[in-house]
Amino acid sequence: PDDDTAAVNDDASAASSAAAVDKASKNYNIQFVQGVQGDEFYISMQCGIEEEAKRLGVTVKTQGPTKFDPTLQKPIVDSVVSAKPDALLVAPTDVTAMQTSLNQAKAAGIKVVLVDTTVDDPSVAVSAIASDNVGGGKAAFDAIKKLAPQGGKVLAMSVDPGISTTDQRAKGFEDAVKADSKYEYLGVQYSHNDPATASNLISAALQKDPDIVGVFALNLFSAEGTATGIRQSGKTGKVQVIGFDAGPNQVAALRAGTVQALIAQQPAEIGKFGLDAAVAALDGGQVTPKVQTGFTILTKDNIDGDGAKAVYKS
Ligand code: T6T
Repeated sequence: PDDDTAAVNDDASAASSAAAVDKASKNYNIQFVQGVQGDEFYISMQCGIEEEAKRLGVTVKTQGPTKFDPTLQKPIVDSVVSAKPDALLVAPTDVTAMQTSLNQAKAAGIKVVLVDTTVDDPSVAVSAIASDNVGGGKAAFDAIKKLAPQGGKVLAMSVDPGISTTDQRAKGFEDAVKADSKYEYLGVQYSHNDPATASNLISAALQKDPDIVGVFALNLFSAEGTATGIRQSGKTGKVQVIGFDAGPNQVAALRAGTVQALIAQQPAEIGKFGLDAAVAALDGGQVTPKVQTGFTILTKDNIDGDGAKAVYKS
């Protein structure tokens, strides 16, 4: 791959062996609990799961909390566990707060598969499928370096502390920034997955530090709000914005020039490999405990070509 479409997949063999599952031995009852409803990343994941469910001949039901919030997700998981499905695919919204519910799922004999996010003790799951989130954070800094080679102040706009994916993205970004003396890391801010909050936080950050050269927005909703805040501050094009994820809004922002690059994950593959792992575990087959999926860097230059395939479904 060339520089702009660097698909990163450190564990390609694991990914392909995870996919090598045939028809299930019976029509298993499987539940998928998203991190939050209405998020194109999880919608695309659901599509990947449903397509694979048809191929394998199993039934999957999907639900999710109305906010990315463990106090709302925990009761959903607890009620799923009490209904005793054969397997549970879940994107836990907090590394600590969701642990007990998943321990209970395992204790009830339910095969747990972590999709996207993880928990403090992932041994509760038969498999964990996720992007290379640390690598994605590093890739975001590489993109800022290309767009603002002179160096300067950079900031990260996250969701909430305690989410494995965004914490790992922030870590990958922070370590890369700190290793380059031309750049100054202004730290991470938390938008609670609310675009309006992200927008306000960015506007305030730009008031305080008008010379910020780049912002890394760590998921769909932080990127949406970051783009708005930068536009409203009259800084479009002056501050480079790298967003994680590629929903329709983010692609529109890329085309409009309020965002300069997007790091597109592969949510449908995460879902597909997650279902394969669940069925393999149920049928006594070989289960790959950890699968890392790739990502694609989207810019204005590739979004109408190959990059278009990486855009999430809404
Ligand atoms: O970035 C994804 C997901 O990987 C993360 O765990 C939470 O936010 C998203 O769903 C995007 O909104």
